[in-house]
Amino acid sequence: MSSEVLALCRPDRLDILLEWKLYREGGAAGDTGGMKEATMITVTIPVREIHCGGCENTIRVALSRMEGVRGVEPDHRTNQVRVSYDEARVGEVGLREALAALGFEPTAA
Ligand SMILES: [Cu+2]
Repeated sequence: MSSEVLALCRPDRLDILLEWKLYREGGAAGDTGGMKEATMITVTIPVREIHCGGCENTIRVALSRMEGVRGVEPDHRTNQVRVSYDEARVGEVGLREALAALGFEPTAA
């Protein structure tokens, strides 16, 4: 049990996300170069488990680095991550993929 907890809290998850993000950017749709008007959306994504405040911090730091993400509020008490983002730059699918890459598997839509 304790080893599972340690696995959930590994800070090197951040590196996994950064590699994942580079991969995604390589295949991303071309940016028009212009300033798109930001359309801010806030979603609450439930995940299987956020173990502790350290996990919250990992999620907060990692998702905050994603383009278009403006606000990240993970809560280990409710196992939910509230994210505010610009839908012209990132989508809920991408956010869910990022959480999964970090080891926080999203649950039901
Ligand atoms: Cu933790």
